[in-house]
Amino acid sequence: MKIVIVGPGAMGSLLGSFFSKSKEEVWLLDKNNDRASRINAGGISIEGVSGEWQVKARSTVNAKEIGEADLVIICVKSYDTREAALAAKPAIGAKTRVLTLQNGIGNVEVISEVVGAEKVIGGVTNLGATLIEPGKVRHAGKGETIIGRIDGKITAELRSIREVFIKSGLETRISKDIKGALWSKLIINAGINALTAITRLNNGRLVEFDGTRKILREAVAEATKVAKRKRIKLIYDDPLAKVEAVCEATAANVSSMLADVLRKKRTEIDYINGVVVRQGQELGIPVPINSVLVDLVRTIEASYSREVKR
Ligand code: KPL
Repeated sequence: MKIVIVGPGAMGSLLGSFFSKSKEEVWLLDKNNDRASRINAGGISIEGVSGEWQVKARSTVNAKEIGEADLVIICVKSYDTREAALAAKPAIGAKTRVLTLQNGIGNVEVISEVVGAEKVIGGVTNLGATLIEPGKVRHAGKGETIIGRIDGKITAELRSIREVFIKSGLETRISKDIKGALWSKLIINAGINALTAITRLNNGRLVEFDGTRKILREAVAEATKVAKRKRIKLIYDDPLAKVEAVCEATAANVSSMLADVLRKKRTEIDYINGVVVRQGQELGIPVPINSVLVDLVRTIEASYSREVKR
């Protein structure tokens, strides 16, 4: 299968490496020329739970070089989704499918606007990946990937994508209710990401302190209320128990939002807790804790240059 990964960050590079190792034709589509050249020259090195290994990689900033792909996987930050889908367009033909494996809610809709809903597949992954430097990734955790179409149809293309993931060593299943899976992941991210970014703690620490435990509980309860009112069917029964279990299972992780804050980068707050706030307000559901989390993370983002230095 000819696979284009848009966004060679931690997750994009990890996925590309697994597909390359399994002899799929992999292209990385980047917007950064230097990084693309570096990856072309040095390949991608992986360390962590799958051991230490390396693959060669083909990276470009120009999708016209690639030709028509079978699968495009969007792995960029949610605020870059439209730009990523537009950049990949020259590689998207009538038979190409475009899969999003990003955090947050709203990516399926944005990609659908650019390439047409018929081509889009939603997805969530519990794989853990941390970028050490461009082309160097720590595979921090194994985990299931769930893919599915918004219309719930299980098509031949969807099945062959799942087969390629499984053949490459990535545990994957198809869901007829990908919206439920996306909201289930959103609730986990809403409970963990902003709190870790504000406190600068690893995921596991959030359940060790009374203060963070209490805020996590409230943030999850609000997000769950919004999901329930929207009649979203979550893939777990007890959201709080699930989020706390993810904290324990990923205890040593630096969440993606904390990683952004540590690098003084824009975060995905608007696509995570921001979604809970906007949809809660539309539905008349009080969301004070998520609002405070959004305001604090936005303040952190806006004030990187004004931090007090000791
Ligand atoms: O998805 C994650 C993230 O960091 O974005 C979690 C599940 C919180 C793991 O770190």
